[in-house]
Amino acid sequence: MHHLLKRTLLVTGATLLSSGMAYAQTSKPDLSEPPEIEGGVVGDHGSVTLRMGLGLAESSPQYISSQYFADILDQRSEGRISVNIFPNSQLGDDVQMMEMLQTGTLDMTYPSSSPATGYVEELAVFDLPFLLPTREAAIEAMRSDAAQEMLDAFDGTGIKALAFAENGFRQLSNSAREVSSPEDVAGLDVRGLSVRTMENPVHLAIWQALGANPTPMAFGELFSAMEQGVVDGQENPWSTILTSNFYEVQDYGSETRHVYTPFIKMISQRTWDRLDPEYQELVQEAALQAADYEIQLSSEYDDWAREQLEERGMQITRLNDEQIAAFQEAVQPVYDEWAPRIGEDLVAEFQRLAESAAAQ
Ligand code: KDG
Repeated sequence: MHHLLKRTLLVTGATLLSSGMAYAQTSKPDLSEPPEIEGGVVGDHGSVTLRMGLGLAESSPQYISSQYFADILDQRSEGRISVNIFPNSQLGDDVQMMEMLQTGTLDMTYPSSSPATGYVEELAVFDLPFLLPTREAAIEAMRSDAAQEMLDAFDGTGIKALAFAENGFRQLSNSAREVSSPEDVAGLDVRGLSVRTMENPVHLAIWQALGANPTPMAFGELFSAMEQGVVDGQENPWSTILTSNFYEVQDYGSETRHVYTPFIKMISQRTWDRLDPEYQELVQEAALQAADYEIQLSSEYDDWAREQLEERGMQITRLNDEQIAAFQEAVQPVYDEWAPRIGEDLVAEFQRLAESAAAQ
């Protein structure tokens, strides 16, 4: 039995610990066990060690599902393929790690799609605000032919993109004030919030449209930037705000759900080309299986993480439909500027996918 099946996930403070580490009491969230590993053992094509760099912490769905990915490879290669995972941006941020994949100095990484728009512009469709309003819509989009074409379009960049997974619905947090309207972001009598964004022009445009003072910054620098007051706030899924301990330096959260960001599982093209075709097939299959598991984990984490944040003293403002509509209206200029650049057909296709998910 591989270690994930044996694992009991326990929570202490903000830290979700796995077996082999110190343990404490609470047993939430009830995370799904990873699916049984199916499929036969592949042939012996030598030993391979893959180094994988992640931005997020050990307690994140990103890390937990990466361990599952490692377990699949380990089991189906009888230990010949191993994956060493380096979390917490210790090898670099998303942009740096993608560059390391290109040069072959890192084998795998798992960034948000947003900083990857430098490689494949169409990915920016995922950054359009409020385009994918539900997880069902997002899954429909991530599993669409259009999304597969985006993965295929990495061909020639030095990066092979294997699968979409979930980063999640992004929520605003800040240390200055309660936010329930674009006016609160812009601050009519006071200055607009300074908000860290991912390194992505659509995100910059969103926060400009809302009257904030946006600052693109690598994820690894974010905690200390907030701690030192270099920025007032940031936006990320509740799970990240919890597992990266942002609540320690952010008193206010607002459930804006303004963008759904996917993750993309990536491998260096150089590493890929060195793998035997049977190993390649296994890596591709494992990436898809781990992506499905990660989406499942993320959905389980979302509401639970919000509750945990409230328990830790963060003031979280839920927004009603009218309040969300005010944000939607304020970011309309982002569509005017970006939909023609991303491609009106692609935007329309994503709108259609979202509608078809809603109709199911
Ligand atoms: O590994 C992924 C993280 O580095 C990053 O993508 C998280 O959403 C994120 C952010 O805000 O940078």
